[in-house]
Amino acid sequence: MKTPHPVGADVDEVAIVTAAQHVLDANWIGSSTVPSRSLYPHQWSWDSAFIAVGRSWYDEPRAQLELVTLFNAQWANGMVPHIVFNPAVPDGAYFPGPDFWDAGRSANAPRGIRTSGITQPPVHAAAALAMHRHAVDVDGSVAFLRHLYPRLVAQHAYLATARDAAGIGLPAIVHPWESGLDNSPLWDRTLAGLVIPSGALPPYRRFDVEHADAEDRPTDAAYDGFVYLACRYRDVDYDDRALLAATEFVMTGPLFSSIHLWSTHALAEIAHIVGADPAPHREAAEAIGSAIVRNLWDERRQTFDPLNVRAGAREPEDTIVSFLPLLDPALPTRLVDAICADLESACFHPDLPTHFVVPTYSVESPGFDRRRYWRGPVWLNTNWLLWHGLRQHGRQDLAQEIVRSSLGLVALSGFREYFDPFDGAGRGSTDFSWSAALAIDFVRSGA
Ligand code: 9WN
Repeated sequence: MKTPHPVGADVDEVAIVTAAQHVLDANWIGSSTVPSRSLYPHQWSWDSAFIAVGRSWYDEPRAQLELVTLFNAQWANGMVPHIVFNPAVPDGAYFPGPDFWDAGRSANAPRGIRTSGITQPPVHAAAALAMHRHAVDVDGSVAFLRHLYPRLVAQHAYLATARDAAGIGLPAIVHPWESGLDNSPLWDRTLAGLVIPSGALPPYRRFDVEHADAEDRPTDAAYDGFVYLACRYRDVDYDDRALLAATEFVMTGPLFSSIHLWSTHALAEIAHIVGADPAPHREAAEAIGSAIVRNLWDERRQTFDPLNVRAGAREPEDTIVSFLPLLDPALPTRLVDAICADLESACFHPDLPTHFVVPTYSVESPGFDRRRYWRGPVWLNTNWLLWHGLRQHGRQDLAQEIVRSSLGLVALSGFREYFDPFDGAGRGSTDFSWSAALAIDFVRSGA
């Protein structure tokens, strides 16, 4: 390993947990938690999964309610929407709001609850299982899993069928926002290739740059692409039968697919706990694992890359998503070793006296940006996922370093949305819920 960073060895874990609980409680809005009171005033799908894991260490009922609320907004076709809008917040407080998404144009959208029309990485089954593993009220937790299980099955079935546009055994995403890593350089080529006809974009106003520094956020050009792609999918009424024609953006990535796989394993364990048959989930997990290697592993580059499903070609870029197949417990040792070598290289492990892991984009890449959203900064959720992946492959050394960095960052800069990998400066939103929740999980798991 390279030079260890100096911050993190002596953080006050008790103080971190107390402050983190305070953030989560301040962001609780009655039956769910907002990622941030200012920047993200609604419920977000994968945020809720991370938040529920952290909160479950001290408030199991609210943690469970978080996921129950999210799945109450699940669409009839099984899709779990990426945003569930809070009716108490005026439409103008976040763009794009419920009127833009106009989810009701799909017969699958729930009635009486307003949502976006796209999804996010399906980390929920893995989160629910993690919550169950440390539950104090075990009966309450089993009842919660019983409630959630059929909904999780429907979520997974939707991804495995409606979203497998190319029949490759992996779900495709139709928008960068579905990836969870919205502004990652992974999507630059496709966004740059978009031809947006004049008049195709509705007039819109960005609210994000009013709540966060514009230098930390996506550019206006990227935002135009995001809005255009959302319009394309919306304008076919979110009909996945026309997926390949519905939007120029149809991608299958290692992060989304590996989370899908990890949650499918969790689903098998949940099935066992609630008395259902785990076998189909185990078979599905095995098939997804093989499909990830078959479709996303590049033998020449010795790395996993996203697949542009429309173009039928992989899109290489040195980003953190390439490491997420570590979430597959059956990943062959040769591939685990290749990932760990990359993780330990100067690209993701700057050889500087002070540094924090894991940057979301190779620091040696010309497009690396130490402050802009998903183009370099460290995020606690990708760290948390990698920590799980590394531990299950026995790489405690790297896993521990991730924990030290993560807790060092929040000790230094508070529960910011993301962090500069060199000096640890906080970026994006303040009092960001998943940073607080996952810090609790790192500490309480005895990491
Ligand atoms: C768009 C809420 C969400 C996260 C995403 C993150 C960011 C939204 C935005 O915030 O996305 O969904 O407005 O930029 O990229 O991962 O779920 O925290």
